[in-house]
Amino acid sequence: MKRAAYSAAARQIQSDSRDAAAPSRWAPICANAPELLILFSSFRHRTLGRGALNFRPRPMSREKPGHQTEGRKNERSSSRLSTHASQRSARRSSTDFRRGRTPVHPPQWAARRPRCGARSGGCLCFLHRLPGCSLYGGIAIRLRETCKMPHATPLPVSELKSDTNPKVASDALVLATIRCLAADIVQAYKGGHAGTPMGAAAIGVALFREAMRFNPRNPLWLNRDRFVLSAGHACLLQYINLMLSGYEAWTLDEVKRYHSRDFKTSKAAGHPEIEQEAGIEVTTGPLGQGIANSVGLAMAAKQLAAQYNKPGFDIVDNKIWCFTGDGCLQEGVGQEAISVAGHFGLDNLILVYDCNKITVDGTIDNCFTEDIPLRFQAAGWNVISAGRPELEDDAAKEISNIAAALQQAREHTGAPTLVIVETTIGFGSRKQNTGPIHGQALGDEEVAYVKEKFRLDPQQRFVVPDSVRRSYAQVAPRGSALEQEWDDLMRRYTEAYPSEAQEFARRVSGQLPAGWQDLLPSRDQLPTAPQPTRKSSGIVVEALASRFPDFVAGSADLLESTFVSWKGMTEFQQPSSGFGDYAGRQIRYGIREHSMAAIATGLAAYLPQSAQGTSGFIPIISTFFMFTLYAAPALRMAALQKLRTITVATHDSLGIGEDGPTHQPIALASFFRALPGLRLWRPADAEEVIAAWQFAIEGEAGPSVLCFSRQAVPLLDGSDRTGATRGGYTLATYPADVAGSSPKLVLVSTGSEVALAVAVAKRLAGQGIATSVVSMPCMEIFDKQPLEYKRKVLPSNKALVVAIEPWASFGWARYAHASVSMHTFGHSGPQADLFEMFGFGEENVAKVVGDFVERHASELPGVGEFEELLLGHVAH
Ligand SMILES: Cc1ncc(C[n+]2csc(CCOP(=O)(O)OP(=O)(O)O)c2C)c(N)n1
Ligand SMILES: [Mg+2]
Repeated sequence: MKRAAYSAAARQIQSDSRDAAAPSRWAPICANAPELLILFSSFRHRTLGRGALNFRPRPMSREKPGHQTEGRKNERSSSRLSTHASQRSARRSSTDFRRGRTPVHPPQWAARRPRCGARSGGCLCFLHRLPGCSLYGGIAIRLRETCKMPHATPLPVSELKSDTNPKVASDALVLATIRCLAADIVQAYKGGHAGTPMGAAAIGVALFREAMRFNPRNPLWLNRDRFVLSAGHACLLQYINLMLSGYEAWTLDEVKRYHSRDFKTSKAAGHPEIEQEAGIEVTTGPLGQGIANSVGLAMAAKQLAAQYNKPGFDIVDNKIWCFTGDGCLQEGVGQEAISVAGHFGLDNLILVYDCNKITVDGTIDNCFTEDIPLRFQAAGWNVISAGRPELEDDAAKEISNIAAALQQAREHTGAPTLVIVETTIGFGSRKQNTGPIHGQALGDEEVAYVKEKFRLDPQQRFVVPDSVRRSYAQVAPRGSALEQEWDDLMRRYTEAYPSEAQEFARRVSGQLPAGWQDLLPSRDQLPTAPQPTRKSSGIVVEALASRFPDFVAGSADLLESTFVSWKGMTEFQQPSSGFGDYAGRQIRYGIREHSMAAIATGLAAYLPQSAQGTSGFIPIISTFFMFTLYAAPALRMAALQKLRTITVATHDSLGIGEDGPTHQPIALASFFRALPGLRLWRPADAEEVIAAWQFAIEGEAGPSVLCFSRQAVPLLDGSDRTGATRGGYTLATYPADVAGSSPKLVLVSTGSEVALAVAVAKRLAGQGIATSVVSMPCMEIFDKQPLEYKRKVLPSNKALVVAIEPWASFGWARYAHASVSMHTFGHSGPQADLFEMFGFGEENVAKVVGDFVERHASELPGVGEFEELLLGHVAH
């Protein structure tokens, strides 16, 4: 019967679709079939012009939960079909939307292309913001029964609602508790972010209580779903849900330490900081990066699944859930990552968009008006709308609507899924839907108002009723059961595939593959002819990455230049693409440096770190050194998290030549050297390249940036990998007979300029200045050497020390009395000529250093007298 009504309505609408007056005739049809939601778009660019059928804007309900009257419910359903024929009403609708009060479509989100059975099945359906609601040529229609689009079909309420058991809180109380607890904590310490936990409370419940598979009793269970809070400021939502889910680490007292004076050993940081044993997978805070981290986690899971799963043995089949706000979607890194995930078809990735259309400065309508669903669709994503569930005025339905969308997302294959949930930031407060509610305490009076509104006692703070905890009671047993099932699967897998299981276990343990060191060439196996250090690096990549699945390499479109490829490699790609498969370990990141580095962080975070800080994924990324500037925010986050990623940064100086100053780094190394926990290496030759790689792979945990030359450098007499792994060492002394006694001058240098330092030292020695050459490929490691060693290498109280490096001098005052360095941008030209032009010719360096030695023949310079010897050098 209904089906007939639907079909009649759909036929009518289709036949009327060019008739501007037609929509007024549709209301009666719709009234006869209330489930058939027909909307008429009022937007100018739609085929039919302005609208007839539309939602009537409705202010947010101020009613207490459970207090909705029958009359009110009826009013709501009829309002959905009420007719607004005039242009004025259309405009009002869109204004009302800006105030966040209505479910009316903002013009910028009018869908522009069909997504489902629009052309075939008679269902005029595009994805749109309402569950299963779509626009077609100005008509929006929801027709569940014939539509093939993934609609968020609400789960039966009984599955979620617990009203039948008086010991278990109603969902209204669960949401009220989360909202008021967030408001209380932020108010108590007058700082933090309560607005988003309040607005997205139902998303949190739907994720943690309903959708995600994890085991609070063993947070490190390998096949757990991963959750990344890209909108890190909303961490109270995560902390509260971890607590309710039963994580041992998250007591109420622990959650209350958020923003408190009791912070030193607190887990409740102002933004989540990696603590996987407490349910925090990665550190977030800089908006947008979390999306890229979750893409990395999803790629890691896909790759492991492709490498180790066998028919009937899906030992890796978890999902990666990422929570994003408006901000992460505005960030470039977010969009880069979205594009990557869509290209690779990462269907184990689900991005949940808390669409409250508010950021710190208020409405996003003044700066962010693009069509989000369309943008994701264009990138190859599946998009599901959970609508604005809070309009249900029924907490259980609010949660179940979202949970249903999440479930559909979980089931979708072939593409990552975006779930859009419209929310109101600060829900329940009179300050809701404003900028200030994002990051300011509500004020005592307002907190009391919110509690009264949700029928909680305004006199009590930090209340978490046992009944609310009980509503999460099934989470831990469910997680334990899932883990047990998986353990059983692993047992059977180990019997059936012992060698795969063994390797899988090794990778999970974080142990490096046995014998990897032996595959590195010894000094006498290295090429003796001069070659670029980037090419020497390629020898290491070839030796290791070609053999061990731990290595996952990639480039931001400069693979030919960065030598992170190997013979016979397979690309990480969707198998259907024809370019590779998911077991492939060469990642085409495209020209997306920022997300490349953040994705690498996600890859590194997927498997547990061993006590030595090694893990079963060793992500190698690469680009020109200059463009690591684009990746710097993510490398910084990797350093903060002590996650091991290796960045191959080639073309590291003026030596890049004709590409010019745009490509010639000057100041970048100063930033990386100043960054705690990141090691910047600049090896002088092939021998030191080996040392850099060794340290990057098994040295202290954290990221390394390996800077390599484009131009050829000789294998230097005296270069030594053992010395290099101390960060700096004496490579040679001229004349040779002063070795052991104190030279007059020490030239300390890095990378391709160590060869220059050797040449200059020989010249100066010829002029009677006994000179030793120190290669310092990694300052950060040299700093950690014992004082005695440092004094021996750099006897700066007995000899003059001059640094030679074609980067800014910043930082060298720590090791030297003077420097031969860059103080301007570079220039476009042949590389050898450029070094001459900027004063790095052998003759000029010998002269300026010789003059410096002469000027200080009787006295060493003191602190604060550091000199840049090329300052004033006429470059051009
Ligand atoms: C890269 C970056 N820029 C700026 C900020 C500061 N900041 C924190 S939250 C925020 C607004 C985020 O808005 P949205 O994602 O919509 O979150 P909501 O306010 O809705 O919770 C800003 C600008 C940041 N954390 N990261
Ligand atoms: Mg927002």
